[in-house]
Amino acid sequence: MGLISNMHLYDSTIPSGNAYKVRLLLSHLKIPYTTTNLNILSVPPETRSVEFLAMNPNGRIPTLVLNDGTVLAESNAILFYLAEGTDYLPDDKLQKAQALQWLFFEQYSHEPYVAVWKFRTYWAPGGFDDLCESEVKKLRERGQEAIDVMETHLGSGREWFVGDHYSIADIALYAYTSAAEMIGFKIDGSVKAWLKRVEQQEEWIKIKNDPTGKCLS
Ligand SMILES: N[C@@H](CCC(=O)N[C@@H](CS)C(=O)NCC(=O)O)C(=O)O
Repeated sequence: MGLISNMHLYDSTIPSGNAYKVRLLLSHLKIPYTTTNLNILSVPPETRSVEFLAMNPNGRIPTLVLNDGTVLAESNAILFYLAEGTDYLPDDKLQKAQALQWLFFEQYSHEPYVAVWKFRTYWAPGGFDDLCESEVKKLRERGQEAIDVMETHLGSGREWFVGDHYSIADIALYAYTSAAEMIGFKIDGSVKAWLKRVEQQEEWIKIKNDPTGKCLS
């Protein structure tokens, strides 16, 4: 029998919502893994070292090395891979596509605004200083719009984003939405109740603490 090593997750020292998604699902699935935390605030970031770029040419965490050494990048692709065949991804063809719909929504309409707002609020040197007023306004408006889309979806009597089960669609959206109120976005009742439901799931874990002490999550 060949030696099977644990999966290895490249994460960051500061709390990353994208890495948190992966850690949360690994926790739900009770999959053991090892971690390397990279400093993404150094200049250049440790994600841009020759060694790391050889593994993930896009130079970003999360990056997961699977048991056989295969490297998988992009948080939502990692969620999709890990969830296949488990309760966290529906078998039904349409519901699987609906899960993908929310994963793509998160990456195109939510994360580029809410996650970027969080990063600039706590960690980016200079914060928002290099953006003009209209760019800051756009970040804010688009982030709020994405959260409002979530409120509309859940507000029509749904408990979860896809079907009637907690899935990777919820995990992907939870990561940054859970920090959104803290950074000034408005969270209405249905999203608030959904955040609480996620937090009641078995093996739910908190996002890691911020070693810089700037982010209070
Ligand atoms: N679309 C990617 C985004 C990953 C991403 O932006 N990662 C950030 C941390 S949250 C990073 O690695 N930044 C370091 C850098 O860009 O060098 C995903 O979902 O995994």
